[in-house]
Amino acid sequence: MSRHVVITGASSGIGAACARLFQQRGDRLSLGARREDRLQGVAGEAFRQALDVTKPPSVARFVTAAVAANGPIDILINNAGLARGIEKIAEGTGEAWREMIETNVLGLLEVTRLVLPHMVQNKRGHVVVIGSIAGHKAYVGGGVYCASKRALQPICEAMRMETLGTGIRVTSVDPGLVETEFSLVRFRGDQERATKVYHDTRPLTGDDIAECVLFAVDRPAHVNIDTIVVMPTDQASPQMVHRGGR
Ligand code: NDP
Ligand code: 8X3
Repeated sequence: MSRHVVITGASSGIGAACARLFQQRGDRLSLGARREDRLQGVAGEAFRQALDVTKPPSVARFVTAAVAANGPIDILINNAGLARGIEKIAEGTGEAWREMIETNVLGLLEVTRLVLPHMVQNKRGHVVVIGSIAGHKAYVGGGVYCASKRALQPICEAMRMETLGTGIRVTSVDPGLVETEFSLVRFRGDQERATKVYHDTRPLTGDDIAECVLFAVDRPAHVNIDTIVVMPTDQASPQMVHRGGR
């Protein structure tokens, strides 16, 4: 049966890969991101609208329009997120910290707050959160990004408690290194620096993560996958990556 799948941050990387995979499955898609032009190239038939998760009026417009276009939301993939910079705490800037917290934590909460009551009312729905290995292990220069991803763990736990008995499911998919535009954004457009992150190793792809999301949401209704932590075989911790082949 076709499901209504809402994906935030669908203009590239993991979000776009989820859109492609769910579309192949025949689901109805609502896709949001700030770069509307980039959304146009993702998946075929889909509802698309500009969305900035850090701006509550933009979130409200997006959720209302998505429901009007595709009906009640079955699956919310909270994927929009970013890291900005790799500065140590003593060298960081409030601007970058705020951008990460406002996008990764407050933005996710804003979208979820508008979607969850409908799911509870319909007694069905699946909230998927794209966390990160960074939420499990901190690293030098990643303090605030790691904190923003760690924050998603109690948010998911509380949501499971608060929706207990309603049939709602909450899953966190927490990847290690995935080759997307993530590093280009982190390094503020410095392509050379971004490319080095993935050099001579085999990172995950957005498609690998989309498969994990699909696995979680395709389980029978009585099964809730709590957390999937997925790493490249060549990565043992955020800053321990094997390079150079075997
Ligand atoms: P990309 O940079 O390729 O994609 C990030 C997406 O988030 C884009 O579609 C971007 O769209 C969107 N986005 C960013 N800010 C906002 C905003 N304010 N409002 C709406 N959309 C926004 O990176 P990834 O695909 O890798 O990142 C997706 C998620 O995966 C993030 O939450 C990231 O933290 C997480 N993650 C990534 C890992 C990696 O190694 N790549 C590993 C673990 C987790 P636009 O700019 O058009 O708004
Ligand atoms: C992105 C993974 O290890 O670069 O969330 O922080 S990492």
